[in-house]
Amino acid sequence: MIRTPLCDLLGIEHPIVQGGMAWVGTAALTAAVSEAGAIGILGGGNAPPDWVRAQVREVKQRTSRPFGVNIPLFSPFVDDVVSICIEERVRVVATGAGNPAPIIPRLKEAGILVMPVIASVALAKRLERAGADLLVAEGMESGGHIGEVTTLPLVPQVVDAVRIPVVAAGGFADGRGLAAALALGAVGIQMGTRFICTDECEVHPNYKEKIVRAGDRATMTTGHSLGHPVRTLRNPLARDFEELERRGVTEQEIIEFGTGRLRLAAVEGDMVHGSVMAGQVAGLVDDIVPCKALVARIVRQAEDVLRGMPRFFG
Ligand code: TUI
Repeated sequence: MIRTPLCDLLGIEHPIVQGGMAWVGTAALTAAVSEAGAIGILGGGNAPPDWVRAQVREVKQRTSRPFGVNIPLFSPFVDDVVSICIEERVRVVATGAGNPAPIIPRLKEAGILVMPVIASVALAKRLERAGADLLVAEGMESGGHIGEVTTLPLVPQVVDAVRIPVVAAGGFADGRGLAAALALGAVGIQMGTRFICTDECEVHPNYKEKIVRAGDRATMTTGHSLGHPVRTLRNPLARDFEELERRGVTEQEIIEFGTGRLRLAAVEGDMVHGSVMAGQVAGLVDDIVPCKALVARIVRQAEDVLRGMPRFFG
């Protein structure tokens, strides 16, 4: 058993967090990850509050274990989703794609743990001061909306800059990664792409298959001209996006072009016109397995890696 302060803080068995993913991380996946002894995080996305409440209740029906809700800070419903998390007594709220300082006091008053996803040391320090309980330091290897620093240099810099626990994210899919994250001073890992390729994830089967088939250079980033880089699997949409940016069309046109594309990939399974967000680690994901088997396999491999380390001492 690998136990870290993350296990005690969240009340979980294994130091593994499922990254919140809009349209992909629904109640079924969240509950399955929590049942596997890690912690599932419901992807709030831009979804209307009623949908989020129904999903939270569905998770509770499926598991009595701790789980979290992810709130991307560009959602128009941030305050309503915070209220739902408070009313439903969710264990932990993860935030992303922005600075959550304004919502931290309400969550803390309600006794909810606040776990912002950050991509820089500056925001890590600011959010520790604002009362965050733990941080997810996410490198730009990740899928979806990303920062500018890769995981290997980011995680130890954040670990050194704050006193609260730090979870490593971006590029993790197996036990070698978990062992490496612990070596960097993290208390665990967050994985998104790896959890997409599980039996319980309700994303369209085409999405899972595209990740399983992906190689090491399968992803690309777009959205730099908007100041919001996004990593996806390479497909005609991503190339069209790149071309639009090269032509220097207006921000408004790019936003309109991009709207609804994640849903198209995740729900409709459109791998040509949809946005197939995934991390660089897609190349390392080559099977679709139940969450319980996946978590057990990762923990076992990490234990083997760590137990083998003494052989490097003369
Ligand atoms: O949030 C994510 N990843 C996401 S959100 C998302 S939904 C989406 N849908 C359509 C188009 C674009 C996005 C998909 N993937 N990860 C957490 C994360 N947060 N990564 C980086 C950041 C971040 C970046 C800047 C956090 C804070 C930040 O600070 C800016 C500031 O205000 O200081």
